Amino acid sequence: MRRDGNVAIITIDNPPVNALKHAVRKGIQDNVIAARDDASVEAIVLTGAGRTFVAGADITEFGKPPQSPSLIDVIATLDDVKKPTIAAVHGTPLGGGLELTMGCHFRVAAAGTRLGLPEIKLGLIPGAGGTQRLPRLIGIEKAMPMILSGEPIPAKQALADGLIDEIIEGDLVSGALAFARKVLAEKRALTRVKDRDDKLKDIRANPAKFDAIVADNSKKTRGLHAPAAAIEAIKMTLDTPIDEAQKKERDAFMKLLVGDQSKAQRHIFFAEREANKVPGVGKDTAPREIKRAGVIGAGTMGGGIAMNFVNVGIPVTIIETSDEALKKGMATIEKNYQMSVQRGSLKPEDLTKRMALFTPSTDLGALKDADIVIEAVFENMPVKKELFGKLDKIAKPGAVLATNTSYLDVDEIAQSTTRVKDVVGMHFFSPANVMKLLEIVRGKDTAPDVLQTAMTVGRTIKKVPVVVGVCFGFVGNRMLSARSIEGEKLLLEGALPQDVDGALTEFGFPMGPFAMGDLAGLDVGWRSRKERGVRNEIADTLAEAGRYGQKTGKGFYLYEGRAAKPDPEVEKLIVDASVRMGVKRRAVSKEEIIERLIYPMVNEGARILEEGIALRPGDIDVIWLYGYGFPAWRGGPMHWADTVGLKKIRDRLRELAKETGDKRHEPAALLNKLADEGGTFAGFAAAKAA
Ligand code: 3H9
Repeated sequence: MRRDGNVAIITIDNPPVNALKHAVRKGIQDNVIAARDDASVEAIVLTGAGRTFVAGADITEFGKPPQSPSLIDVIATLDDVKKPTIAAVHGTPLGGGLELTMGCHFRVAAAGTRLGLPEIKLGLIPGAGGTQRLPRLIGIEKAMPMILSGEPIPAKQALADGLIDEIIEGDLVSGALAFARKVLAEKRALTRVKDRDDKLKDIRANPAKFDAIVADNSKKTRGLHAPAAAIEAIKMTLDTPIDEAQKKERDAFMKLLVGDQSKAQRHIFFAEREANKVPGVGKDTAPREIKRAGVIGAGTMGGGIAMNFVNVGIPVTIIETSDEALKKGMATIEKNYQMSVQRGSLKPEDLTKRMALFTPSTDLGALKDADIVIEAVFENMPVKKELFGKLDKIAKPGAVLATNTSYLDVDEIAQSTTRVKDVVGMHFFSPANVMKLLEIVRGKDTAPDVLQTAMTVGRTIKKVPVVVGVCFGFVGNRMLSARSIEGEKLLLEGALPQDVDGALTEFGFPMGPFAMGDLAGLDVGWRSRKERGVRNEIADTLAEAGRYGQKTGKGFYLYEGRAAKPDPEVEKLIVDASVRMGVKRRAVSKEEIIERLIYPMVNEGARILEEGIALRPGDIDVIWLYGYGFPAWRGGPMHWADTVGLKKIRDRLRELAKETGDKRHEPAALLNKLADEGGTFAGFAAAKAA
């Protein structure tokens, strides 16, 4: 705390994000009391040092015994100060950080500040009055989407909504001091946020409006506990005195905190950040500068990859083999942007700007100025090797040469160049302009700064990069393949596509494997299997009948637009296949479907860890969340396995191996070891990190 004349300035300084750990809470409390009791202090400014005001409660303290003062105590102390209290915020005042500001009479923010209550993303609700004070400040209509989405709002919107009182251009603390003096000079009324109810009157008089707001905002909350708790808490602003409501809010918060969903979501929060830490690639490994990118292939994949760069203002040279293919690719890209304009997410003038950043060409030589080239041609080793050989002669020295292969050996591809150190895998997921996951494949010779560049580029283009090693299918697709094999077997044994997909959507996936196959196109897997001499009896029979999925209106399902309907023809085809393959059909339960689909994935994940293909179980979880829609509230396959119990999973896999004679079900050595020890993948990760 320091003084500027009659104003006390309390600065919270706990890098990196000023999280409210115990010492911070106590520091705020003690200093607020000192300023409150000091007669020469006429106003108090509360601000944060470093890159941001308080970004929330300290998540690492969750689950440990609570220590007083709690954040609620601190806010209660602020609430009772009879001189103006002003929160002066910048960066990302989030969660408990925003709740703290709402204990002040006034809030001012630096331009560029983003304010929010992101607790829902951690499977929680605000636990220090946020569900009670935010609606009092901005009304339920605006507060509900903020709390249910967890998305922060920019300062300008916060000002318009009444969450803050002023935006400060220039030095924040000077601006806050000027604001404090203005408040004192004008003798402004000091209304506590908890005592305000002007923004609640309307809905209190028409409670039916509340249900309408709920209906508008709770579309994506299937299976989740926190959104329902948040809605219930917000509803208390209508009829429950705030002190009582805060107690109930706190109880609901604590209940969620010890629940499996929040544990899983917190695991993901830390796993995502952990995934950025790669051995041999330190903070001192500078990434190479990327000013221009090149993408080879203007098909669905190449086009999507190129859009990512253009979306963040990086010009892209995009290569195709013929003018016709190039034109078609560019037209698809333009159509995608036009759709964004129609949806209102892109300004028409930005469409023109973005299209101007593409340099389409049929000449590989046009890549000579690219700082990074990403190859996205079809999956064929000789083709890729020839291409990298040519690229070696064209690309400028120091350019990063990346392959978007989803299965092939990155080291073998690298060998066709004279610069193996510059070669890396960058495996995007379809649709590449939408899906967040980016597997960065580290070849045996990939230079640390090339890996760093790939990761930095990944973050720049708003992906979640995860480093993996070289093996067939890397992490995501290798595990997916274990699931696909079982899916096909379940159909032969007695389940129908809708049974399998239904069990998985109930589990929390946005769609099941067969609906996903229809979306991606059944011809894709069929072609790739033919190349490898593998056959999936049912999927391939469908593809041979021209049923490629959504694009042909028929696949595992019948389509009317995007709506899928079970198809009796498919059922017959499946039953015939069972007969042909000599498999006696039987009833398959939902529980069995989950075990059969996900346990083998966990087993494969354990092998992947043994082989060092993934660095940590958390990396696998992040991959499955962002690449395949594994429900965040289950924490990814490896975290989920820990919650099921590794012994249970191992024992069931053993049974399966015996029943089916399928060696793939033999438990991985790591799984066996952990199951015998009563261990977990989390424990394995912690031991490895130590
Ligand atoms: C809450 O507030 C509950 C209350 O309602 C009720 C209480 C009673 N705690 O993301 P970054 C670490 S719930 C502890 O890489 P960025 C993070 O792990 C909380 N640590 O930086 C990382 O560590 P490391 C509500 C935290 O600039 C480092 O800080 N708040 C916390 O890309 C840098 O983080 C939230 O959910 C934390 N709260 O993004 C906000 N936050 O370097 C969560 C960060 O060792 N945080 N760390 O890997 C975020 O969204 C982002 O971190 C933020 C910065 C936007 C702030």
